[in-house]
Amino acid sequence: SNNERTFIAIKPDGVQRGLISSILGRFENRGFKLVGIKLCQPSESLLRNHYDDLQSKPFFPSLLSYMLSGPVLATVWEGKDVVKQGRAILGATNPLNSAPGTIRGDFAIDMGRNVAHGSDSVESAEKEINLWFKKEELVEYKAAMFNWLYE
Ligand code: DAT
Ligand code: MG
Repeated sequence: SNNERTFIAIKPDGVQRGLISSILGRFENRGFKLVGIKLCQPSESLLRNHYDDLQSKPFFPSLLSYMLSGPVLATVWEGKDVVKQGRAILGATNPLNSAPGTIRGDFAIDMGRNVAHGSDSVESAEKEINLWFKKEELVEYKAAMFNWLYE
């Protein structure tokens, strides 16, 4: 379907390094539709919920303090296979394995400073979008370029 959605966040390092436009530009250029965007300072409880599956990992405390260290740009993108495509645009979790041309492969060195987040499945995208956004913060509209992007 053409209205799959994913949650993409620019982490505090990405915001502080001035990478917002470079990162969002890749999703815009690919043709995905922006349906939600806000700069926020997520609470510890939101982040614990967001990274629920990682709470028992040894790196969790440093992940939490990294994510609390500054503003996060939360975004929602819509389009065909956008969850998988978003992960491909981001690159591997560890920048050592992220191919050049991906966001992490172009802008990151350390796993603990990997500049952006993307949902890893349609189910987690739904959970994350509901966690970070209220329904009324998401905007529904027909993208003018729709028929130039989809057959
Ligand atoms: P991703 O962000 O690619 O979805 P993840 O959900 O497994 O990766 O982990 C969330 C973040 O936690 C990841 O972006 C960086 C950090 N992280 C993951 N595995 C790690 C590890 N083994 N050591 C240190 N940090 C790690
Ligand atoms: Mg993940």
